[in-house]
This record gives sequence, C-alpha cells and structure tokens, in this order.
Amino acid sequence: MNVLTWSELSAQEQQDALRRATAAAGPKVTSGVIDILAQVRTHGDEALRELTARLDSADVDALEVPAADRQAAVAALDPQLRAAIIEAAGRIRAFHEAGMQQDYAVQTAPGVVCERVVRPIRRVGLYVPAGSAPLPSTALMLGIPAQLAGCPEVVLCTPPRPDGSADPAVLAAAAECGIERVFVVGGAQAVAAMAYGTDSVPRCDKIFGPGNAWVTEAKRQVSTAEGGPGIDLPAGPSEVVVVADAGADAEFVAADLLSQAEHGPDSQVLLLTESQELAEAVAEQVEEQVASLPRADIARKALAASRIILTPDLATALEVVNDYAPEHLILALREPRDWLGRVERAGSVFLGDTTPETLGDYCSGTNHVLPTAGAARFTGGVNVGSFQIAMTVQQASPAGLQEVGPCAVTLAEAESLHAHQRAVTRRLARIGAGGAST
Ligand code: HSO
Ligand code: ZN
Repeated sequence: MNVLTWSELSAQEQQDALRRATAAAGPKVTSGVIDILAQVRTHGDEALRELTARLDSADVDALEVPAADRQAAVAALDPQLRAAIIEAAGRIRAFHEAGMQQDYAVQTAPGVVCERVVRPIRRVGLYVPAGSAPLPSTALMLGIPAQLAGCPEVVLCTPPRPDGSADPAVLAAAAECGIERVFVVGGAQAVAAMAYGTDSVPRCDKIFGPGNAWVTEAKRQVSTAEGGPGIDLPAGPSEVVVVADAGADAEFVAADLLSQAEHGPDSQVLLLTESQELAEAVAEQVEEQVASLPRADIARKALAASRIILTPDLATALEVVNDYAPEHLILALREPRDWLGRVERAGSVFLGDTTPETLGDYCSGTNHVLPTAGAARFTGGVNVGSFQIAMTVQQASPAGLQEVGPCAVTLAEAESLHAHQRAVTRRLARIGAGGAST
C-alpha cells in the first residue's frame, strides 16, 4: 500500500489522496442500462428470461421461486449456517426495533393539534446481489427492517445460479424475514422488473439494496423517471477508513482493511495514523495476509487505489475522516469513545481493537446497507424508517381556527394568494357569527 505523509502534500495532492476510485457510471454502463430498462419495459417477462440467459448464463422458466422450493432449500441448508442466520436476525431485529420512529402529537395552539403518523410503504423491492458470491446477510439487512415497518408486500430479486435456482442461504434469510415472493432475476433487469412490473414481478414503490455499477445505475435511472419508484441509497463500492494510534495491533488493522478490499476491485480502504511504526507494520501485514486470501486478486486491485496516510496527530486524522465521509470507520484507538464526539460524517463506526467491521456486516445488529461515495455527508444507512412514510395530520377546532387563522391570512396576503386567504376568512366569518369553543 502507498504510504503518504499528509503534511507534505499540497491541497491538490490531499484531495487526490482521498479521491475514490470510481465516480459516476461510464457511458457504456449508462447506455447499456437504458437499453435493458427499455427491453424489460416493453417485453416484460420474456425480456427477463432472455437477459438472464445472456447475462447470467441461466435458463429460467418460472421467474418466481415456488413456495415448495423455498421450503425445501431452507430445510436442506447446513444447520450451522441456518442457526447463524437465525441468530444474526435476532440481533438485527432487536437493534432496528429500538430505533423505530414513533407517532406523536403536539397541541401547537389551543384547539390546534398536529400529528405525525407512520405508515409502511405498500410494496417494496429488495435486491440481493450474488455477483462474486451470494449475500444472504443483505437479505437480512433489508428484510428485517421491511418486516418491522409492516410493509404488506415484500419482493426479493436475486440472480440465479447456473442451474436457474436461487441461493439456498438467501432463501433461508428471506424466510427468516417472512418474505414470500422471491424471483431469480439479477442485475439492471431486476431493477427494471421491480420498477415497471411484469406479468410475474410486481411493480414496487421503492427499491432497496446494493449492487454493481449496473444495478446502481439502473436504480438511479428508474428513480429519476417520472412516476418512478423511490430508492434507498446509491450503495456503491465498499469503503473503510481505519484511524489507528501507536498502540493499535497491526495484524488486526490489516485484516480489517483486507475485509473490505476483498469485496471488489473498486473497494477503497484507507489507514490514517500518527505512527510511522504502525504504518509500516500494517503495510507489511497486508502484504503477508493478502497472499493467502482466496480473493487475493480482487483485494490487490483494491489495494492499488488505497492508501496509508501519516497524519501529524489524531485530531488531523479525524478532520480527514469528516472530509472523506466513509461508509465504515474503525477507531483502533486506546480511548475510542473519547474520539467519537469528533466524528461527524460516517455510515457506521466501530470502536476499539475488538470490534471488527465484519461484526456490523453480519450479526452485531446494525445495518450494512450504508452510504458510500461520500453520501455519509447527508444520510445514514438503511433503517426501519427507510421503509415507512411519515405522514402528518392536523385538526383545528373552531377556536383553534380563530387562534391561528389570522397568521395564515397575513402570510397569504404577503404571497398574494387570495384563495388561500379566503379559505380561512370565509370560515372565520361564520364562526364569528356563531361563536366558538375549543
Ligand atoms: N461490507 C459490505 C456488506 C457485506 N459484507 C455483506 C459482507 N457481506 C457493505 O459495504
Ligand atoms: Zn463487508
């Protein structure tokens, strides 16, 4: 890994050091996605089968996995894996449940009550990737909050295996979240199916989930079309920043960096440290550990664009973190909690030497669908609220209208919106005649 000394870099070089490997989708992906969306929109299921044969090399007749197949796959799953899925689901459920938004009501003036009531999104579409490997954990991270939100219809799309079947662990995770509609469709064509609807796949109101550049671009395109579905986040290539002090363990830090580097060649991992000795030890450890990884090729590509940055002190490291706004931040510090207050922008933060990011990816309870590419500047990750609509409600009694109506009349006058004004004054005229009580 490249070692850079922050204080010796010009402003431009500092910016370059933090530049992410991937920016927006290239023209090939953009036009390829336009093409796929159009095919699915016009030819529905027939296009899905054709694209699946061509892009996933799988012949799929029935796009939906029948209930009997889902149950059989779950029953045949390795019991240890099934138990781990159930165990993880329990903690993810507990954490997400505690963070649910509540309804509330405020009397903002005598006789005027304003409320917020939360409603589930009616039909949600979850995308569970299986590019280099199927990700049952992603099915949990999306399915559990959808279930807690009370979404009445949850649709899950995942790419088929070469024999046309869905990955059994993804099916088990889906079953654990009560998902009853699973489709073997992947890539941009899955996003298109959920956005427009086909004979088999229902049209969804919001589409969730990570994916490759094609999936991300498809989500972007369908969500910006008129009447298109909502989307969760641009969940792009994985990122981790580790901030480590001289007391950190180089072996652990290197393992954490590699855990995200192995996701894809465009993953980005950064180490920020004030200790030259630790920087060197981590660089050495990374070299040693990567050699024995089955996904060494992928990790090496990601490492080529990744860096170790020596900062003059930890305070500067935290400033860099806030500029970069990483998806994951590991504070490998002696007193990590003391530094947490300085973190303003990160998707998910991991404190101390015994909290590997892997725990958040799978089973500690937090969500792993998180803002990437700097989106942590303005949003957090997926949560139960992502699957809900927060609706406001209000009721004014006659006395309430008398109380706040004049304020509206003055503001409507200032905006020259006389119909608005009259909607109040005509009522006030009548109430005035009859008198009002709260
Ligand atoms: N770290 C990924 C999520 C994941 N990790 C799934 C393992 N499985 C999100 O950046
Ligand atoms: Zn991961």
